[in-house]
Amino acid sequence: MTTILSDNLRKALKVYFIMGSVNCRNNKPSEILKEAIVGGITLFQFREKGEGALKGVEKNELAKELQAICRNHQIPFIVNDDIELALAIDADGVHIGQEDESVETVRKQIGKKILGVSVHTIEEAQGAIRDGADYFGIGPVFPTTTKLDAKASQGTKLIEALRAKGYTIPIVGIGGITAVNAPSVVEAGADGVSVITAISQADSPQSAARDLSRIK
Ligand code: IFP
Ligand code: MG
Repeated sequence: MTTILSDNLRKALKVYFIMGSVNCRNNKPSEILKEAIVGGITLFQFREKGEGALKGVEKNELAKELQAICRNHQIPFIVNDDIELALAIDADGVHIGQEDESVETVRKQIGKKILGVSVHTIEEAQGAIRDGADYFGIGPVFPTTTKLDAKASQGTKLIEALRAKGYTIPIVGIGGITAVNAPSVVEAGADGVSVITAISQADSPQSAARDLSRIK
């Protein structure tokens, strides 16, 4: 693990790519990740979830393979939900939702690793900051086909509200984001955008990542 400071984290959130084997249409997550890195992604989250997701040893092996690719290119590697896996492979951080283990508990488990938390309200945001979150994932900003959560799209209003209240914590918008609508998310106050489909399902993951990385 490499420790990352708040300002570096802010920069790393600029183009945050999330993927698991389920999201890849060619079934070659490592190829898609490599292309995305060449295209300019700045952070990666391994999210092995949904129908057909790998489990156990296979999940662990894929995580290690993708982590090695990230390491070779100095891209921090975040694990979604699975604290045990993150600790076992010494990932750079974890991302959790409100339905997962509490922020406080996870912070104790992972020490200085990066801790990302999905928040949907000001109250959740306040609690997550108090309990040790390093960054927020806020969404779905736009309608999404990946079932990141069950909620209807929220636009950028929570991002704007948090910035208006003076919160400086790094924030990434997520949900239905493309190179076309990404600027509005950054204009609302996000430090970056997070995508799954826009890159993993693109005809060229490399061009898709490049288009996103050109935003501001
Ligand atoms: N946000 C994020 C992130 N990741 C998730 N897995 C999620 C919401 C549900 F982009 F990292 F902030
Ligand atoms: Mg979760």
